Amino acid sequence: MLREKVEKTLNLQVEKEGFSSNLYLAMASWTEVNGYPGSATWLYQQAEEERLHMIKIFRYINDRGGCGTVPAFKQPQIEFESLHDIFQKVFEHELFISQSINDLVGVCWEEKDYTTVQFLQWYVQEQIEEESNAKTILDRLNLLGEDKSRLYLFDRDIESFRKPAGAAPAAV
Ligand code: OFO
Repeated sequence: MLREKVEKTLNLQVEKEGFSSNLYLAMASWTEVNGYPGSATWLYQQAEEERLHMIKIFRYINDRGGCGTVPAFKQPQIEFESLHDIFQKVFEHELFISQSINDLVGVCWEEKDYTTVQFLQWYVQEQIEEESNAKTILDRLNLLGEDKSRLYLFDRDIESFRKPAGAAPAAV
């Protein structure tokens, strides 16, 4: 049975994961209509992964006797300056999510909920991979600058910058 504070904090993380999904969807749309189909595919995939992250927590809350709550999502940013702007924001957002997961683990330790600490280990590991993928892409973009033909090649090859995926989220 989840303690109230753990349940509340897990539901806050549900909101953050869902917001991440919507943010990446908005970014996917911007890249798709601005001529970056490779980046759009990458971002649509990220949006889908974040949705799975949200549902995995949601169902864990219910499995442990709590109640997963569908939040009201704030609209994400929908206009961006450039591809670089997008991936700078992806990286910053992943740092924010990593901090949020770490804070959540901290709450679970305080509440002596070691089962949820263990559940969250998957997220801790996942964030290492997601931060690293976003940083690799951002570093590459910083090297390329704004030259259009280089950005074309970057967009064509973006999938090759993704690190091999870790364990997939449990089936939902
Ligand atoms: Fe990368 O955010 Fe979900 O966990």
